[in-house]
Amino acid sequence: MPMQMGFRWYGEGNDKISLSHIKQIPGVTSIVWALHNKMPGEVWEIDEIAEVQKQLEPYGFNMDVVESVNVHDDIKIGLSTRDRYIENYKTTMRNLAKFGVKVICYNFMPIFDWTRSNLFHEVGDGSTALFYEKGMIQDDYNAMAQYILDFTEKYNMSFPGWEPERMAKLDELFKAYEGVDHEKLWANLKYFLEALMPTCEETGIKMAIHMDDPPWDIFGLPRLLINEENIDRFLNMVDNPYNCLTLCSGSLNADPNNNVAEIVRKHCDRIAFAHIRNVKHFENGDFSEASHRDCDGDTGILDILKAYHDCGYEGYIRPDHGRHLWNEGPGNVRPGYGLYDRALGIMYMLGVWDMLDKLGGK
Ligand SMILES: [Mn+2]
Repeated sequence: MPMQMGFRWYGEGNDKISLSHIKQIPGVTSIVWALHNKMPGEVWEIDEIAEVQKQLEPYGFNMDVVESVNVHDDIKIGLSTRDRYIENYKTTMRNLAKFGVKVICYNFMPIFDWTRSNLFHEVGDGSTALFYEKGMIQDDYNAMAQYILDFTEKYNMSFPGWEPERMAKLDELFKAYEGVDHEKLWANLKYFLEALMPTCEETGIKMAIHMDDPPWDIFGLPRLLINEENIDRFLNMVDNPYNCLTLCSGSLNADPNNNVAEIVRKHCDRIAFAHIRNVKHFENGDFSEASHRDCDGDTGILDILKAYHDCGYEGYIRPDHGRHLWNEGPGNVRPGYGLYDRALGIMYMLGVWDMLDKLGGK
């Protein structure tokens, strides 16, 4: 079985891209989906999941990969209420398993999900891309949150991990995380995963943690999935084949010291889901997202794809963020999740993969 190509879709009425358009991209078999109206900690009910299945079925897409079932803050903080939310998580897993879900992508970043300072930075060829200006993301978390919230409000769009309900309580959240240092966060992650492993074994679902984006502490909050050493620690900490990675090349390579291809070769059997994205670095630590073509960024897309191919990767893969092209812009596209550049990215990846197959005689 070859690797399986996916495309992230935000759901009917929540994504301007239609399933019929996605169907026209060669090679896509999986829709990477989620119930985006759910708050972290809520149970995903069977009838709600069935609704999505009904939408995907006519197109022949499977719903094998969910991104994301978000983890409640109480679990990350390690409050006594976490057990209740872990039970909810298990119920969600059992409900998802009834629909054939194989992989849950999640993250364990405190308070903030992915973080950027500009969602529509001019790349220079007329397209725009997500951009991270290091100098802008320093101390003032409220200013950063406000930038994202203004955007979501103006364009009536909410981002997973940036729910306005949570962002409204930022000061409170920061207070709750006081005392949660790296070691506490590691311990809380271990507690969460050890509690879930029996449910993984029962349902066959792999838990695939997404890399932290960007891969360093921000606003004094600890981040764990940031480099090879910590990935080793994570996999050893709960050494179970169901404890897996969503290896996001763009997230990891925002730190140019991370050699993603090397991590692929080392941990191929524990990667359940691959995100492929290219990043261009600037000397001052800023970075811009770039097209998937190897030479357009510094991430080493060809080396990474070769590493997956060499190890016989049979998991799920998707283009991660793309640039915004051909009149995609604020108001008509989800930042990073337009149609065109991700479709181009898929064709690039499939082109490389097909050629590797041919050269390898497969
Ligand atoms: Mn990613």
